[in-house]
Amino acid sequence: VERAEPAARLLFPPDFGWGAATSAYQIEGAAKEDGRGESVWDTFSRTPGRTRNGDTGDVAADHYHRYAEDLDLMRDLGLRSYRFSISWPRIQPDGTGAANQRGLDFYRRLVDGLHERGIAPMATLFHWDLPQTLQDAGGWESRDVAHRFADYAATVFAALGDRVPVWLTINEPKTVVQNGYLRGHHAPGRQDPDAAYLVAHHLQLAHGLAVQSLRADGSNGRIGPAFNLHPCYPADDSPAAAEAARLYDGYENRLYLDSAFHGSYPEDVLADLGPDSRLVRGIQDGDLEIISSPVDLLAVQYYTPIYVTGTGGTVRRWPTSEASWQQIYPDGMYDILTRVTRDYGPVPLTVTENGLPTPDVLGADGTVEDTGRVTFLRDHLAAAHRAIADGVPLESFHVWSLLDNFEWEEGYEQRWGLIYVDYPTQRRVFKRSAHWYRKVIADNAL
Ligand code: GBH
Repeated sequence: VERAEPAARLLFPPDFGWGAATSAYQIEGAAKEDGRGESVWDTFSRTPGRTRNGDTGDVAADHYHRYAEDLDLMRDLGLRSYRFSISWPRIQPDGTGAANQRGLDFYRRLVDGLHERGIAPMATLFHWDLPQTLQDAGGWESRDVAHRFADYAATVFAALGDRVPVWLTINEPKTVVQNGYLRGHHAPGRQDPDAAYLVAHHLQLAHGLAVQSLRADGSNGRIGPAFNLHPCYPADDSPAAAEAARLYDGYENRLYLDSAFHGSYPEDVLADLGPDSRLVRGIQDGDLEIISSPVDLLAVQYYTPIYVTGTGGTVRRWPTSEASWQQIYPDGMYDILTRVTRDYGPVPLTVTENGLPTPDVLGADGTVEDTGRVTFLRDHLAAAHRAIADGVPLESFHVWSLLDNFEWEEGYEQRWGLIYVDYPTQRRVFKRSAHWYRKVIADNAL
């Protein structure tokens, strides 16, 4: 019997880094084990009313205990690259001082387990779990925290620098700025625009200082920032919408990209913030040289476009996922990858997050039919493939996420994983998308 095959397969480059991503607080659990200190997310999630159903990361996907099983699942999936984050309060429980050896040992076991299975580790130094002690000392509003971060980074490089080929500094500084300090629905739950942009500066400074820490360490890993980028399109053909979309792009994208890659903050954003803003007043001589320390790669996280009206508001143009903020628009992946290459390249790129939540249920037959995720990933990967064909130096692609996990203020209700987690039993089940992704990886093609 003949089966119809798609007319043309989309072949990826040899050695393409097929991957999946997670972060420490979202999967590890074991919140009180092996000397781990508390982070701002422990505080925030334990504060009544902050997360859906009062969920916390205390247990999460119990990855801290089940990492060996999870490593085997990654091998079964065929992953070539695994992006995870290191929990600062496991390494320095109070955010400073001597390393907690048991914390380092966990990541050493994890990294060694990846190598044993032929999977390249990609480690993020900071995915939002700031040690609470440092928050009590001012958090990211305090310039000193950027220096504490550089020390923490140096500690991690000294322990793991010989076995981690790619480092990412700070996951999505923008999300800390916007969700943590503007809208307040992430830790530390502030709503203070003037503080928010000073925080942006200190996060960028911390990034640059950590890059310098790696160079000083002398280990030969590569390093770069991880930005969630939003293509910002005018909602209509009016000049006002074009202008508003441009400023929106400044706040969403150029604030981070220009400072890291061009050594300057965008003029339109600085003018909009005004000369008395804490960001402008917080810039010291030499800061932008530090922030723009040469990097080896740029990590892009793409989830959604933004459509901006003439008055600076936003509208929806495409269907949303289970996450109300996410419009499904695969061409945005092509647009953002080609744009960063044009404006900030040439620089090797990795996609470190792309995915969506789906309303998954574990069927009586033991299957999870997340067909929406298959369609989403296929379409976004096809857009990435088109960017590669047009010359974008994309090395790897990581699905968010490997496992269902603690989705921050949304708790455990949103399921973003390729692998279903049955939380009461912690059983893992490959969703349909995981089976599909395994085949894509094996074929190196869509
Ligand atoms: C990533 O953030 C994170 O790195 C990852 O930890 C997370 O699990 C994953 O995506 C899925 O969300 O319009 O006010 O409701 C994505 C960051 C989250 C930033 C949602 C914008 C919407 C804020 N985005 N947020 S709002």
